[in-house]
Amino acid sequence: MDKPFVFITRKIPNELIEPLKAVANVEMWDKEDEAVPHELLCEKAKHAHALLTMLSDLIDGELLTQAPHLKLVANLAVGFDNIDVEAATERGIIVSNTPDVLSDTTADLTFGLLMSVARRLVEAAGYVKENQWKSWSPFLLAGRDIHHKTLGIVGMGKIGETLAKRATGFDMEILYHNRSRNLQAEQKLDAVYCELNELLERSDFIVCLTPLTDETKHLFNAEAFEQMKTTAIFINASRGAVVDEQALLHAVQSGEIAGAGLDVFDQEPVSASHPLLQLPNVVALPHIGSASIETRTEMISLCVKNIKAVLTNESPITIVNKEAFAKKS
Ligand code: 8YV
Repeated sequence: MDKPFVFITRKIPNELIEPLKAVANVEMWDKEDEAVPHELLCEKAKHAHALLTMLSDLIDGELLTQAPHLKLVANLAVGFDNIDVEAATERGIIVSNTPDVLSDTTADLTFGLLMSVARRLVEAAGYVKENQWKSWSPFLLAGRDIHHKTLGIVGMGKIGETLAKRATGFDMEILYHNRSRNLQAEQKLDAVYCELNELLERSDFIVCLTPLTDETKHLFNAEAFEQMKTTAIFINASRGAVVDEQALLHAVQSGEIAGAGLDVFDQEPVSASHPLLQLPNVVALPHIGSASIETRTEMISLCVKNIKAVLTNESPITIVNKEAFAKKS
């Protein structure tokens, strides 16, 4: 009998997919930095038993209904807003993600982004490299303190908790808002639950880590920015669409808030001509929250283990839709 077919939507190092080759015929899109066109992905899905996908791949109902052999979509991300999970579940297709392994790395980057905006690190580095440093003055590139300030985390999951842990080292007061209370964060990190309005009003740094859902789309809108302090710094390391970018632009431009750090955008890749990118108090990154060599390697290994498990009728390690797995077994 032919081995099952696995399609991988980005070029990843061969040695990482080696364990799959014993159980499957593996084909990989050969471009490292370019997404597979949707039509081609649909074509591949028609024959595939498993897909290893990236956030930029749209796994919609149309693709899933034309994939009669498909058992698993293994997404290389903790988020899965690129996948129609409901349609997958209906068809008994398992969706897996990569939680936990990326929490530390993403929290590190998020705290770094916060620090870059507060202490004006990107501006200051440019100042030196562009040979503008001619003299010294007491308030030259003076930023804002981080220590002993109030951090408001919106979305207190694993990454939020890990970020809060870093913040305790800076003697920060930690507020959080979440769909449900996170007692672990309250007990271990002294994080205080509050309603969103209160968090927005009291925080010096507001960090968005909440997943993108119908409920969180444009959660950070004009009204939300109006409630923040004029000295507040807003950081987004979850999904661009959780923020109304026009409202954020207005808030930063008008001085309603002091600055922003963005690892994610509504449209990715974001264009260099995006108005937010023209502002000196906005630091923009190309969605690199989990991008360390160690973590990306672990994320890929986890996807490979999940695929191998499903193809050999075992339980995957990280399932998004347990109902689909129950249907299969
Ligand atoms: C992705 C992310 O892993 O995990 C997520 O949800 O946003 C990132 O860490 C990255 O964009 C690759 O898909």
